[in-house]
Amino acid sequence: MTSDEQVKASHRNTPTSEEFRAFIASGWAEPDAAPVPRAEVADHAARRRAALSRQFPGERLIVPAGGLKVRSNDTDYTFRPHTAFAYLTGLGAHSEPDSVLVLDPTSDGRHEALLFFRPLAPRDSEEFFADSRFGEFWVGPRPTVQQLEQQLGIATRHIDTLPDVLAKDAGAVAVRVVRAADAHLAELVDQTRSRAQDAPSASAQQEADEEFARHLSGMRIVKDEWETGEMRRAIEATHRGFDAIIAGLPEAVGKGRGERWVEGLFGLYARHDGNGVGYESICASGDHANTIHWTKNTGPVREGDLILVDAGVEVDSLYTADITRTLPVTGRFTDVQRKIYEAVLEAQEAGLAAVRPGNKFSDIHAAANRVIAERLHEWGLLPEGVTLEQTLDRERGGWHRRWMVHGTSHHLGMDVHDCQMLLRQDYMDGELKPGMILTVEPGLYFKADDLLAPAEFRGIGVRIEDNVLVTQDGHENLSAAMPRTVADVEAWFDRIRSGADA
Ligand SMILES: [Mn+2]
Repeated sequence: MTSDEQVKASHRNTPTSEEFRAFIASGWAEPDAAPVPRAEVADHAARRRAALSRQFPGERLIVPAGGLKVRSNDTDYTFRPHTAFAYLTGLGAHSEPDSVLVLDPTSDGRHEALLFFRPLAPRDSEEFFADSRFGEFWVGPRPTVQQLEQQLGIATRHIDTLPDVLAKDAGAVAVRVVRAADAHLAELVDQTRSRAQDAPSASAQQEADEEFARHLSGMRIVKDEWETGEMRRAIEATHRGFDAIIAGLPEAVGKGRGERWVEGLFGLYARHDGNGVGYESICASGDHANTIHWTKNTGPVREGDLILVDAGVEVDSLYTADITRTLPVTGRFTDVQRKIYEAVLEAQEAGLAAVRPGNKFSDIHAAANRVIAERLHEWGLLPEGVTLEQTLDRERGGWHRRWMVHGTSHHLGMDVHDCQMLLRQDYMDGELKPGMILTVEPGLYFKADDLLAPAEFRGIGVRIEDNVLVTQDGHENLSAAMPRTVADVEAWFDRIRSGADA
């Protein structure tokens, strides 16, 4: 219904006779009628929908999965549902494009959840054999309405009946839609809303939608035990991907364009173990590490370089890890690499120590940043006469930020930058609570052409990033099993290269 239009080639229109249609529809075994077991996540998703329902009584809430985006002509990008849809249905990577979750208000002040999707077409349909985008012959089977209902415990309807529900008592019921998930559907909702008597202004409606999106984004900020379990699985898979990178570095050096080799190795593990990468992997060797989001990965990996790898596996439920390790390609740090690496590690330790309930989110950055500023001051890199306190002054200082321009932390979950829509008061200035999961990832970046950096620092960039759960009395580093200290990283290389970990 709302996927992009594809450009179909007219030269592929094959006429089909009645005889052929009857023939291709016949001679197939009866489909498996066994009931589908209820998914483990179904109860969690029901609880999430109930929490959402309480916040918006009497309103119709529309949460689209989003549609397919055309890559070129009649081929699409890999589909990923909008996170709000995946969170509220529990469908994750198995969501179907163009699905829509509607929370329809009921007379008792609650909501009935209705899931609209395109069910498996019967075998006497043209779709079955002729539709290269949705047909079973082309992309495989989808569940039936009954199967999806059994799996999720949500009343499920054919996608074709969605417009009726959207138009139902227009005007009498306030409607909100997740605009970013599906622009076509948002437009349809806008038209329906504007036709209603005494309709609020378009801007008032869009503001209501924005508040809805913000709520959906923020309601995921505290993770329950099931979600934390998914995060642990994502991190374990990411660890295995990094093991494979270490084992593969000699080959990456030898083949040339080694950053791509490293990206491919991690991607192999991500696709094999999980749904894929949670974001484009950053595989940045040598001076490329000083480009914070280096995802081109076109460069060589050289003996003697550090390679910064920032990558995470996303599991089928769509929870993703986000880990950075900066690794010496040979397995041994040089003295100057070690000096910079240990400053970043010390900053990370300070950031980690600030992760505890009652602290503000921004306290993590403040703690890590102070160590970064201290080292740069001590090394004589700040302008002549600038004191530590002056550079740390938020309004008038900031010289140290030349060598670390990014923040230290972000929330992490189904979106790599999770809960992104929250306002400053609830994010940066928000209090840390048990169950939150976030990153701690300071860095130091000395570009090859940075004339203010000591010559021996130039071309070295370091970031260390872990994924941390806020607990009742502090934190748990969920990625603690991945070595971080200089000695532990070097031992990691020794272990893998001696075959002990392979
Ligand atoms: Mn990150």
